[in-house]
Amino acid sequence: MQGHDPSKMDKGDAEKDKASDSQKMPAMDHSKMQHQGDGGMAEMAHGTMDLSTATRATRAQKFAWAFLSLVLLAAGLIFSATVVNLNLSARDVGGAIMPPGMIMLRDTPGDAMLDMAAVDPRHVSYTAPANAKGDNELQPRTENGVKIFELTTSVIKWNILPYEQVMGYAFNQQIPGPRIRITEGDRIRIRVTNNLPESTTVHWHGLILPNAMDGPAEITQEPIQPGESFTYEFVAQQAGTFFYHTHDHPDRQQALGLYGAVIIDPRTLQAIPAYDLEYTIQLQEWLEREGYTFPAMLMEGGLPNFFTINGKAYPSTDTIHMKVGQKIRIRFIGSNNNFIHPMHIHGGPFTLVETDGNLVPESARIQKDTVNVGPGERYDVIWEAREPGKWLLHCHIPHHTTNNNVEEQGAGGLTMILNVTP
Ligand SMILES: [Cu+2]
Repeated sequence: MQGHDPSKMDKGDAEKDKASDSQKMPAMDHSKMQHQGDGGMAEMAHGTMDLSTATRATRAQKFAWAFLSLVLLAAGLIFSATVVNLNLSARDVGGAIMPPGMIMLRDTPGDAMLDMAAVDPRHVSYTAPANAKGDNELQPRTENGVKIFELTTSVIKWNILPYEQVMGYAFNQQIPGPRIRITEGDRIRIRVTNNLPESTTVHWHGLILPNAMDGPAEITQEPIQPGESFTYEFVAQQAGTFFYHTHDHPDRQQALGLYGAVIIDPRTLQAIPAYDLEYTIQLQEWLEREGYTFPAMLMEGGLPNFFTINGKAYPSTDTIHMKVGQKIRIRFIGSNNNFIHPMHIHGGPFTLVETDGNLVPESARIQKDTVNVGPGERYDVIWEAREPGKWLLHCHIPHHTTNNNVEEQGAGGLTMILNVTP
């Protein structure tokens, strides 16, 4: 109500408005006005306004109005409750920025929203140089024959393309996390310090180890709270291609970058075809919109628009240089969280030599040119450079070879080039 209504004034207001009132009504006695009731209103200097009819409302009429107001208020609340979730408060989801297109109904819990919410830019503690690469080999220190590694999680800004920066969860400020390369039989100790805004753990995917070292949060260990550390220790009993990743809300944390390779070299020579080079490929999907990074997932609103090999989208992915006749061992790691990628190499078939860290017996070594790398899987293949030229290695779901649905320099996303010279 814009107009001045003296009947609604409390004492404080009466004091405040005294100056303006006294200009309009110099002779008016405010203390009287408070007690005069409506009868006095008619005498006030409000021109021709006559409020006297308001005084004639019966008790029943007043009750009817009050009752109607209450019914309308209740109806408004009930209607709102059928459309939106009135159980959520700022304490549950305060500050969360949701992906455009996420379906949020009245049965969507606050935890679901936090799980899919954007990385909070206020939590970024490091910006990696635009040309920084992930998967750098982590150097251990050795104490009493134990190889000791340090892993630290934090929120970083990371370039997947020169012009495209994401906010990710990272081990040791890189995506993928650093490579742990050890030898079969090594005893290793890995101290994990958590600098994320939420708890985390680390799972050693595919490894034979004591259950307490396996990593699933709330199942084999208490989650590592922000600012805290946990030490894993075990003996590498296998050889092959493995990886580590978060096992606390992995649908959010792994989708934001918390994974890295574990390569275990055999103690003795393996019965594996010879090769000249090797390259490890870790896959990931990203959802980046309007400067916010959301964990990509198979949920409405969570579908990815960028795709990376070792933290970079083509054309920023590595190019592998080879000579005709050379052979390369490619270790595909299914660090991708939600999506299957049929990884294909042009220029002739490859031989499948290891699956999920297990050597394929010679009699079972099939040749293929495309292998479905599902979440958690590993495939080691050996490809021979038969002809000179630029041979593509890429996912065969064409959307996954675009950057936000755009092709650049012939491709995008999960694409790299094997450049073979004579
Ligand atoms: Cu794909």
